[in-house]
This record gives sequence, structure tokens and C-alpha cells, in this order.
Amino acid sequence: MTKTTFPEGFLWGGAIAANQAEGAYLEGGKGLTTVDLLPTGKKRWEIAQGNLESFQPEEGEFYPSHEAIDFYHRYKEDIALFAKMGFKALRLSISWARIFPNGDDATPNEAGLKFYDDVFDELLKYGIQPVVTIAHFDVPLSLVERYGSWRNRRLVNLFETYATTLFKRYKDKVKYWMTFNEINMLLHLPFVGAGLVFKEGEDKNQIKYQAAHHQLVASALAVKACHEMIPDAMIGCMLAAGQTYSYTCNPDDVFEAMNKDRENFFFIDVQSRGKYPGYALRFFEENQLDIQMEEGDLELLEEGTVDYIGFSYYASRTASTDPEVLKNVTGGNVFGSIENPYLEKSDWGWTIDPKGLRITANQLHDRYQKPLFIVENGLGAVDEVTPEGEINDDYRIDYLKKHVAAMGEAIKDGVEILGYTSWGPIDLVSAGTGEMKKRYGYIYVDRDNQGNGTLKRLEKKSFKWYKDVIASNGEQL
Ligand code: P53
Repeated sequence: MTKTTFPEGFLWGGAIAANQAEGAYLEGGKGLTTVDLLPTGKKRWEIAQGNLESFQPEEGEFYPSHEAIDFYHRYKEDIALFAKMGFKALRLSISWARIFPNGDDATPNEAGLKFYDDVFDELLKYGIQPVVTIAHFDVPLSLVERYGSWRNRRLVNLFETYATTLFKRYKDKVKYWMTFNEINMLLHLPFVGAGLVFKEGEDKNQIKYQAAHHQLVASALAVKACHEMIPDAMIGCMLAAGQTYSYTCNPDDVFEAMNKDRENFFFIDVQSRGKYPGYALRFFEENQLDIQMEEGDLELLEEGTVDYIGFSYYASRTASTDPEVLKNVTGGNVFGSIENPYLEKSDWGWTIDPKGLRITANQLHDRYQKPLFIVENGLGAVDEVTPEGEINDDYRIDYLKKHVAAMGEAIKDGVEILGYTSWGPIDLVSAGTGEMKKRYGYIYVDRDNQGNGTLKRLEKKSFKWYKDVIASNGEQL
């Protein structure tokens, strides 16, 4: 492997999310969230897309977030394992409904605030920096039922109150923040990304982009507040990234690929450059979308631009305008990419493209001229435990090795990168499918898709590999 040079203080670590790890879904005064009503199985996809309402648990359905991997009770053990690997950072999210069980309670829930205080203290004890996502896919269900979630302007100020409550409480403990996880997921999985449920005959684009405007304003308010309340902190945005390639050199395909990327860049253009890009205004006009804005919104967007660009990268995408080519869509990917004949796929149909990470990082850096933070990357795969209790996940090591090397190349290209937190350093519930079987971890968790298992933690072969990577600051891959 080529030698790479990572800057001193590079934030090596992992990333988890409250709804996929904590469990304890009604403990400590927590309210229900959208994800708590997302079952595994057949209905999941329709619910995630906002086409089917799910506000009440149903008999016979399994809701994996309810127990998840029980991080809520086992965080000390888990953090000790992260520390053993030498983590410099742990990205985690706060569950809004632990702090405000109904989303708009007059006062925050002390038990919820205390839980994250304890988690941060545990991390800091080992010198691990918490990197906090304020909203990672779980909207308090009460806000969805009463207000229609992010379609309603009310959410903007409720989110601001939630965010400032966090800044006030954790200002001495947390110096890296992120507003919305994969903000562009709102377009692809509207219930997961923004708690949206559509009614018959509604113009989905109108609702999605109105909700997007609300999230963008809410994000800008949070950024402003963070800058005022914690001047020595950095606060970023978070994009589900992955460059879109043109299938051919036909200009129609090239333009299509650019447009596909812009669907996603749209959010970051606003969050990082502070204004709606021209191509978005044209899209609104041509689709007769009428986005309601309040006076002062556009100024706010300009004032609340982010300090860094956080992004997830799993795969690149490919676009074409040729109906024949369009038939070859790869399975399992919310981005519905067509097959790239040059690339292999994971067991879940996600293309594997390390060079795409270098390309994506360069592209984002060229576009925004701000530091990047790779806050998710990894391989979802099936792991087997041998009778000796070993997990030989060479395929995962291979994936990560190549991606870390590609990141090193991007750094050599001149891209500033703050850190790398790979997804699911400990196995957790899949956001897409709700499965446990789709594992990303260096640490194995004994639990299956139906919720059976002891929840016991085991170190995989990749555990030692990542420990060595961190200890050598990326020199030893
Ligand atoms: P899972 C789809 C495509 C790209 C990123 O995903 C995605 C998704 C959602 O499925 O989400 C991010 O668990 C997300 C994490 C999620 C991770 O990618 O479906 O921020 O919450 O777990 C991996 O394999």
C-alpha cells in the first residue's frame, strides 16, 4: 500500500446514531420518534418514503430501534473498546425526544440531558472528542402527528430551542457539531429524513422543498447560535455524498450526471455558500413550486454558513439518459444508481469505489473551499463467528484499507480533511433495511434480525487492523 501522510491531530474514529444504537426507547422519559415506528420487513420501505402512515406500533411487526444494541446501558463498555482502538473522536447523535419528549415541551427533560453528559464525560476521560449530530433521522413523533413535522414552519423555532439547549448544556464538552445528518435524504426517504407523510394527491416536491427550506433555515439558526455560544467550536453540515459519473461522454449523459449531483449539492450550496443556487430557482419555477419564505430568511441563510463540510461516502453513482442503460439499476441503494461495469458491488448492491472517495473529496473541496470531515464510510457485510469466537472480516479490512488510502491521496491533492469516522464501529441497526445482519463494525454484537442474541460484544479481526492504522496515524495500512 502507498504511504499516506495524515496531519497531526487528525480525528480518527467511528460514527453511530442514537436511533440505531441506544435502544431504551422509552426509558429516561424519552418520547417516541419516527424511527421507533419503522419496522423491519415489507412495510418499511413505504413508510420510510412517507407513502404509508405508521404512528402506532402494530402487533406482529418488529421495531429494531426499541432495543437496538442497547448502547444506552452499555455505553461504558463500548466506549472502553473504542478507546482500546485509540479513537480520537466518536461521532454520535442526540435523540431530540430524549431532550424534548414531545418536541415542544416547555422545559427539557433532565434525565435525557444527564444521559449525554455521562456519555461525553466517559469519552473525554479517554481523550475522545465527541462529534455531535443534532438531528440524525429521528423526529419526535408528537411533532409529526400534531404539526406534520418539517412541512410546518413551527419546526424551525422548535429545532432552534432544541439546538441552543444543547449548546448551553454541553458547551464545555463538545467542540464539533453537525446540524442535520444527510440533509439530502429528505428527498429520497422523506419520512426518515424529515418525518414527512404524504396525503393522496399532494404535490410531493412542493412539500419536500418547503420542508427543505425549513431545515435550511433551522440549520442556519443553529450555526449562528453555536458561533455565538461556543466560539471555539466548529459546526458543519452533512451530505450523503458520492460523485455521479456520466455513463458515456454523450453531453446529455454528462448533463444528467451533473444534475443528479446538484439535487444533493443544492442543500450544501445553501448551507455553505449561504444562498439558493440559480439552478434550484429554475427548478422551482419550472415545476411550479412555491416555496414560502419569511422576511429575513435569506439574510439568515447568509449569516449561518457552516465551518466545515461533513459527508458520508459509501459508493459512487452513475447516470445516463439512455432508456436501455437505465434498465440496469443496482438493487438496495436509495439513490437508484445504474450499474457501473467497472466496479464490484457489496452484498447489498452498493458499488465499491475507493477512487470515488478521492474524486468526491476533491470535488467538494473545489466547490466549497472549506475543510471536509468524512463522517461515514464503510462496508455493510454478513459476518460469521467461528467456533473459536473469531470473526475474520478480511473483506471489510480490504474495503477500509483502500478507502483510507484514497483519502490519503485526496489529502496529498491538497484537500483539507479534519477526520475520518467510519460508520458503525460497533455493529448496529441498518438505517436502510432495519437489519442487524448488515454489519459495519470492528466490534461484533451478538444480535440477529429478529432481536435474538445476548448482545455480547466481540472484537473482529478489523479491530486490531484499525487500532494499528490509528496508532500509526494512517501510515500502516
Ligand atoms: P445502512 C442510504 C444511502 C446512503 C446513506 O446505511 C444512508 C442510507 C440510508 O440507508 O444512510 C447513512 O444502515 C446514514 C446512516 C446509515 C448508513 O448510511 O442502510 O447516515 O444512518 O446507517 C448506512 O446500511
